[in-house]
Amino acid sequence: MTVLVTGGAGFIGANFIFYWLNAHPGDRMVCLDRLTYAGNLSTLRPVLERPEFRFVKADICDRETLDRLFEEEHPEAVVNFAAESHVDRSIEDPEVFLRTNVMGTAALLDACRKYGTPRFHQVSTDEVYGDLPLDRPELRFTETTNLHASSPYSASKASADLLTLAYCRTYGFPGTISRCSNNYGPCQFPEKLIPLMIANALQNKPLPVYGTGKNVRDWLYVEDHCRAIDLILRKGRIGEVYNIGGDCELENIALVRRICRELGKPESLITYVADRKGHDLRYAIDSGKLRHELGWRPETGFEEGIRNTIRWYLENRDWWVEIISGEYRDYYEKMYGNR
Ligand code: NAD
Ligand code: TDX
Repeated sequence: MTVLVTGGAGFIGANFIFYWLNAHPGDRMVCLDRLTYAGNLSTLRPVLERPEFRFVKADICDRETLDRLFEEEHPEAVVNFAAESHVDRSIEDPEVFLRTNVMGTAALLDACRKYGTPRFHQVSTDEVYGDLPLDRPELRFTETTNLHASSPYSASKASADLLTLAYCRTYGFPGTISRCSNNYGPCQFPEKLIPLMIANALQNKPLPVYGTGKNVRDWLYVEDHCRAIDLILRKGRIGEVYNIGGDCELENIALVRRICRELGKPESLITYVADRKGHDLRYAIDSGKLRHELGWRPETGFEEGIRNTIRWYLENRDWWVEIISGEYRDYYEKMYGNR
């Protein structure tokens, strides 16, 4: 079968392409990506020359290009990873989040409808549920938790979810949605917490922890996420939402300390900086539906996952050094210079 992956030059999309080509030999994969600051063609180097892989540089909002591509490739499944994905950037400049995350998803939904694509999967986030209090550890997000987005990013992702569900209901559209917790693993852009802390620590630079450092995230190893999407795409029920969580809640400060320990760096590098505006306190995912319906569970414990991740950044220094020496340097200065 032919699978169209959008946003495949980014962190999770690239890992999904590697995962799928390995798990489903013989399938064709087409990756459409605009190559924004977060997209990196060098990430896809291991598969670029493979005959069953095609890369197309394009914008998911560009309906003409989508038409051409769907006419050429007739994908049997579309998985939409393409998004502006960084909360801090959405607080600075929301507009592009609405354009890509909402209008771009709408363009993909319309292309799938027009060409009768048998399956569409929207990759969403636990952030659409808002946050949980720190003093109620028994609470977790389920698929029926109300949408309560806090940031322009999460509001744009919630909008895309609602649109996808509306297409399912109105047109009998064959869509599914997954909402996952924070991913980590190889190839993550170093603006996100884990790779930022690894890269800074390796350069003996300050490790900027927002606010008190007590905010909690639920960490999911990226390969476990890819396996969950695979299952949902093949066996999930149309029109349904599935939560995907790592069952691994950690305070940010504990995580940063852990990275220091793994790298043999002193905790004195940790610097508390001004908090993120509207900073969500805690995310925790209940993945019971995915477990019971499709038999999924996270297989990579944090111990193993963080070591794999750190090893990848140590072995692929060129990958991230190139990123942090480009446009990213201005971003870093703007976001952290006077914080
Ligand atoms: P990322 O920022 O690393 O990658 C996004 C990719 O999308 C990049 O390659 C970028 O070039 C591409 N892109 C952006 N705008 C585009 C456009 N208009 N047209 C075509 N391509 C475009 O993001 P990620 O961390 O890999 O996240 C992938 C998806 O998973 C996103 O939808 C995100 O909302 C969701 N998600 C991520 C996490 C996480 O922890 N990283 C958690 C939950 C959900
Ligand atoms: O320098 C930092 N210091 C810091 O304390 C950064 C970049 C982050 N943080 C904190 C903020 C969060 O509490 O660490 C936590 C994680 O931050 P991010 O890596 O920016 O992730 P988050 O905001 O939780 O969102 C992520 O998970 C859900 C992804 O970026 C989203 O795309 C996804 O939807």
